[in-house]
Amino acid sequence: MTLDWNGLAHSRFLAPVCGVGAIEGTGFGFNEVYVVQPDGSLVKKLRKHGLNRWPTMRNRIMIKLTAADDGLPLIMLATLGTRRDDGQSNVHRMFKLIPDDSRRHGFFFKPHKGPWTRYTEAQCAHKIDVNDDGLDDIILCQDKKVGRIYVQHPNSTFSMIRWNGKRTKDWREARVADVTGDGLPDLIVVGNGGRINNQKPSYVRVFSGTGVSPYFDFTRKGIWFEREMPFATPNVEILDINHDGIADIYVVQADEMTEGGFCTPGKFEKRDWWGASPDPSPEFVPPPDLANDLLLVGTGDDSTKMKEVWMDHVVPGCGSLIEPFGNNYTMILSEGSMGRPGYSVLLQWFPERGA
Ligand SMILES: [Ca+2]
Ligand SMILES: [Ca+2]
Ligand SMILES: [Ca+2]
Repeated sequence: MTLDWNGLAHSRFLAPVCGVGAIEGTGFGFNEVYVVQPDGSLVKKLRKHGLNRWPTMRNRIMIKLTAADDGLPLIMLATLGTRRDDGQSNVHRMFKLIPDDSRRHGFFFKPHKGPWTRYTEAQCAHKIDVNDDGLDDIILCQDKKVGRIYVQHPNSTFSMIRWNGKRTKDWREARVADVTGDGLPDLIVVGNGGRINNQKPSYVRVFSGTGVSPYFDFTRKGIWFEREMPFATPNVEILDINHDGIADIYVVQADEMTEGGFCTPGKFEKRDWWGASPDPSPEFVPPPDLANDLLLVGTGDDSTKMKEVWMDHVVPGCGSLIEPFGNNYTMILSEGSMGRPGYSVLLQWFPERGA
C-alpha cells in the first residue's frame, strides 16, 4: 500500500510506502515503511518509524485522513484478522505523521487518540465526510458485525456513531454519495452473503441520508433501494456512466466463494489453476468469471425506475477490486484476487453520439 505525502512540504522523501511483514510461524508481523529516494531510484526501508510499535495481522486496509486540529496526515490501519498465534487481539490503530527534522528522513508516526477498535474484522474502511463539516470521518464495514461510522471533532478526536438493526451487518463494501437526488449523502452497501459458509443472499442496498446523526435511516422505511443478487457481491462503485449528472451504481459480482463456482470455495489449490508447477506458465489463462456485474442507472429521485443493465463482459479470473480512474465514467476492474490470477480491465462509458 502506498501513501503519497507530497502535499506535506517535505522535500526529503517522496512517498512513504507501508507494508506488513509476517514473522514466519507466528501469524502476525510488523508494519514497515519504505521511503522513495529523492532521485526516485530506490526505496529505503526505515527503522524506528513508529508503525513498528505493535505487531499486527492481515493489515489489508490503510486510509489517509487529515487531522482537524493541525492539518497533519493521519493514517488508519484496519486489520482483517482477529485471532493471532500470540493470543493478543488485533486492533485497528491510527497514527499521525509528525514532521521532525531531527530524524534522518524528517518524520515519524505517532500513535493518535483513536479510533482504536478491537475484536473486529474490517472488510472496508473509507474516508467520508458524513456530516458535511469539512472534517474527515470514517466508515468501517465489519465481518459478521454492524458497520460503524467515526465522526471527527475539531480537536481531531473521533466519536463512534451507534445504531442497530440486522440490515446493517455483514457489509462487504460501502460508498457514500447522493443517489436519491435530494442533496444529502446516502449510504450504498453490498452484503457479504453468497458464500458457501454463509447461506444468506448477497445484496446491494441504499440507505437514505438524513443529515442528522446517525446520518442514514437504518429502519426498513429508510431503505431507498434493495436488490438481492445471485452471486457474492464483493464491491460497489458510484459512477455517472451516461454523463447526465445522476449517480449510477456499479455492483461487482464474483463467483469466487460461491458453491459450484469455478474459483473453488475453500482452500486455494494451485493444481486447480495451473497444474503442479509453482507458478503459472506464460500461456496460462484463468477461466472466466461467470457472474455478471450489475449496473444500476439512476433516474433521479425514483428508485423504482432505476434501470438494470447486466454487464456482459467476460474476463478471465475472478476478483473484486474496482477503482475509479480519472473521472466518474471510467474505472479499473481487477479480476485477480486471493492469490488467483486474473486480468485487469479498464471500463469506460462514452457519451452517446450527438448527446
Ligand atoms: Ca465530517
Ligand atoms: Ca440523498
Ligand atoms: Ca447517470
